[in-house]
Amino acid sequence: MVVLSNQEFDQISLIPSPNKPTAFPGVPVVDLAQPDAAATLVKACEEFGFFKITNHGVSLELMQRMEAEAVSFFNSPLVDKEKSGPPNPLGYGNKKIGSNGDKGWVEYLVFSVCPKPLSSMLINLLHQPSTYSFSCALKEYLSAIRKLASQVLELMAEGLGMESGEGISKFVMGEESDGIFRINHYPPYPVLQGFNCDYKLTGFGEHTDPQVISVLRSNNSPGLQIALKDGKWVSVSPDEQSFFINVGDSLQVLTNGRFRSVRHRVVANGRESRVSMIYFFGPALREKIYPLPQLVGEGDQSLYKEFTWGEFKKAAYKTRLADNRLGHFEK
Ligand code: GA4
Repeated sequence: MVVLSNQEFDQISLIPSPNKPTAFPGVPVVDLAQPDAAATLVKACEEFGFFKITNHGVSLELMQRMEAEAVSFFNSPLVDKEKSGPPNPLGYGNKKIGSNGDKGWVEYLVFSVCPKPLSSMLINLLHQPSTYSFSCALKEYLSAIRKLASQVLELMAEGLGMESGEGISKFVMGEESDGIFRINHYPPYPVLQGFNCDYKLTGFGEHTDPQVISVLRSNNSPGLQIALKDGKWVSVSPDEQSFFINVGDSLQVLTNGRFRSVRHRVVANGRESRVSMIYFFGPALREKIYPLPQLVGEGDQSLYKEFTWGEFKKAAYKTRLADNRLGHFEK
């Protein structure tokens, strides 16, 4: 692992990265207006655990409004932002990710979003003078993303040949479901003497998401990379008008490994600010997660033990970012 000892960079590891990384042309696109969307989606989840959604019906204006609120929060003085932290695990955080020693060139806000208190509770975290416009944008944005995620999960169930009603959507849309909303800001950083330009600072270290799916939207600044099946890292072209979906560990289990949870990371590009907003969809804490019988192929073995989301989440929060969190739950 290569690290810079400069104090400001706080021992953040470096990632080999050419100055102009070529974007991977193979990111699957699921166009919600196309009749073959369900089949394309299933293929993408099997092959990559990752895809882009177009024709999603969420207005660019709403995405930009939410982003502008986030930028205005991140532009406020550090002492003010720190009033909303430290993240344990919710709140404002800076460089430290989780509580097990991971670090990245990133500052962030993490909120809990169970659908029920999508009201005042959310925003109590934010110690800012003008939380009103932030909270209005947030409520509107979250409800649009929930609608989109329902649509994506219904489509997924259809593509998997599941009966309507036994879908994965209701699993994460219930009143007590455990949603998390995260806004990440990767600031630019100065070019340092002796800094080898073939390396960039880690923004957010490699990991898989523990939840079912994650819905990501970023501005047009690059940095996101995904690992292909063979372990090769490729860069994803940013697209501020689209959403990207990650398959999480829990969906890998529900589909008995048919879908893969995608390993991904963010390389801080140094020149421009990257802002990403991610809604992680998890079920209620007591909900059981196991390979769904209708998704275990005939003659196939179930690959994972049954566990509750609460058990998995607790175990996940004790791990380092890059750890394989499903190892303990394999049969
Ligand atoms: C990864 C996905 C989400 O961002 C997150 C992260 C969480 C955190 O930042 O506190 C974790 C990470 C994430 C997985 C392993 C643990 C917990 C940091 C970490 C080292 C909010 C989540 O749910 O899991």
